[in-house]
Amino acid sequence: MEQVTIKVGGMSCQGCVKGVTSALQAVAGVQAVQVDLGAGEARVDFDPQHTGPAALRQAVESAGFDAA
Ligand SMILES: [Cu+2]
Repeated sequence: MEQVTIKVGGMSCQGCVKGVTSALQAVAGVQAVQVDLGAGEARVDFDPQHTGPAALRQAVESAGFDAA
């Protein structure tokens, strides 16, 4: 298992947190997601055999947020 912290831009409320969380949880290989609204970050535990930071950022962007 690996962990990555993604900077997420554009979150303004708990609804955004839910959107980012579910977008990340929908990615195959993701084990755990913790989104911090104040810090503007998402911490993701994932199986590197199935996904990686680029795909996770892509999922965040597909949900309508900025990822870095
Ligand atoms: Cu919101």
